Amino acid sequence: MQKIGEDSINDIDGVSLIKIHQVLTQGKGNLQFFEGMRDIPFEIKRIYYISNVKAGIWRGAHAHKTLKQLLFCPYGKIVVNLNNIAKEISITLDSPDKGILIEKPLWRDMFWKIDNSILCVAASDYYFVEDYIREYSIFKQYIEQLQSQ
Ligand code: T46
Repeated sequence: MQKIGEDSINDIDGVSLIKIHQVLTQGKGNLQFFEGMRDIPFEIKRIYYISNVKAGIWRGAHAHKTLKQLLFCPYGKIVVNLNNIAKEISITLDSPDKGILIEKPLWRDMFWKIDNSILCVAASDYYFVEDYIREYSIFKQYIEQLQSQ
């Protein structure tokens, strides 16, 4: 899938902003799609989505150790902040053909700008609670340890 440039995104290794394929079905709206191992570099083992969230809500405050993900927002507007301890970037998901591919451990926070915006995630693995880091100080240690190897 085509990478779409926003300069700041290239500042963090393991993040790409991606244009999801979009088919315009004339007069009847649009259809978006992506395929595992073709458009994103992993097999999709799990899909989850977050619904019924009011504007002004923050979620996240964690990182994943190994999980790879494509985040996308088929409806609404959600700001995703990604942090690798050296830098933080902020990406707004405001179009169904926009996706954030995350391939490295990054701390993330998501902010709902519009009521009932939907955040969808295509993930490379099943749900494992051990894959989460939910304390920033531990995330920092984890990244420093990875960098020293
Ligand atoms: C992420 C961001 C973008 C499950 O039981 N199974 C699942 O597959 C998932 C994803 C979550 N859960 C449980 C774990 C918690 O008890 O659902 C509850 C809410 O999860 P959490 O507080 O982690 O939700 P968010 O919105 O902070 O984070 C979620 C994902 O967990 C995470 O992988 O990257 O969305």
